[in-house]
Amino acid sequence: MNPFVSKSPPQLRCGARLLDLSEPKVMAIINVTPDSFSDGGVFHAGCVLLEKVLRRVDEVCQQGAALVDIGGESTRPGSKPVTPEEECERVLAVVEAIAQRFDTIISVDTSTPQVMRGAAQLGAGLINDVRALSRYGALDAAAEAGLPVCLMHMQGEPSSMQESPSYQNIYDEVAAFLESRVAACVAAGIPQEQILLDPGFGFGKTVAHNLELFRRLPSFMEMGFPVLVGVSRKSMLGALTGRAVDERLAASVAMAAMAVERGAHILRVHDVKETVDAVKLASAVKSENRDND
Ligand code: PT1
Repeated sequence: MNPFVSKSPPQLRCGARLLDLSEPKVMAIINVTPDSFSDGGVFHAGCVLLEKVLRRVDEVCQQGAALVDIGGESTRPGSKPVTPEEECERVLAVVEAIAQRFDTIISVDTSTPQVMRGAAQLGAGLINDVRALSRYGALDAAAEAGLPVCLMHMQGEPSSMQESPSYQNIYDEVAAFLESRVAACVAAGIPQEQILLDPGFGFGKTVAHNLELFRRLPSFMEMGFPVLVGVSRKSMLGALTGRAVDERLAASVAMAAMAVERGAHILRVHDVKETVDAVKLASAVKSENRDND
């Protein structure tokens, strides 16, 4: 039924570029929220931000990232929503500037139809939506953009999702949700071959929920779509190691390697250089039938 189940290798058409997922790829996190690249109040000065963002994009491309994920809405636990206007203002000029200067695939981390449309016109190659295209107009915007879409599971909304996450059966519920969003995408005219799935680590989940989902990554692979995993520096790693957010490099890299071992196709990470090495190793160990000499 699905091209990824038995056929290989999966390839996504990301606008003008192809993304070959026969080897796992690293997606670099580029936040364009006021707290990330501005040093306080200079965010709206525009060029200050843009210059810093472009320098970071250059760095992660050289470090081996295959995609950059541009996000103008923080979706960390407790974060507040932004208006579509504010999000467009943060994201679109950045997408345009990256598309003009770099040979990389630009993913837009957004739930907002206006951002999806604008970014697609300016050269974005993938839509990454933590709300799985559930906002009014998002399915149509993504279908018209003609780009691959990453559908993620979240329970609740970022502002309150960690208050009391609750499931009867975490894997069954997340898988059923993703299946239902795949069906909605297909009904809206998005080809199955352009869909990726993401269990949504840290989005309305306890540490135990996150661990159970991570153990079940091979089951997600069996759904027949490429799978994206985002655990980089997240609080579950803090809970398991006792380390602050800026000390979670080793934990993040270890999880990336384990995700690849379990079949993940894309790793969404902050620490590109280190993760690229880990992915190469995990991938080499997996591919016993290939020549690694
Ligand atoms: C993700 C993801 C994302 N994560 C996709 N997009 C974030 N597809 C943003 C914490 O517990 O996993 N997949 N876009 C960032 N969100 C979080 C969530 C950041 C939880 C931190 C935490 O610390």
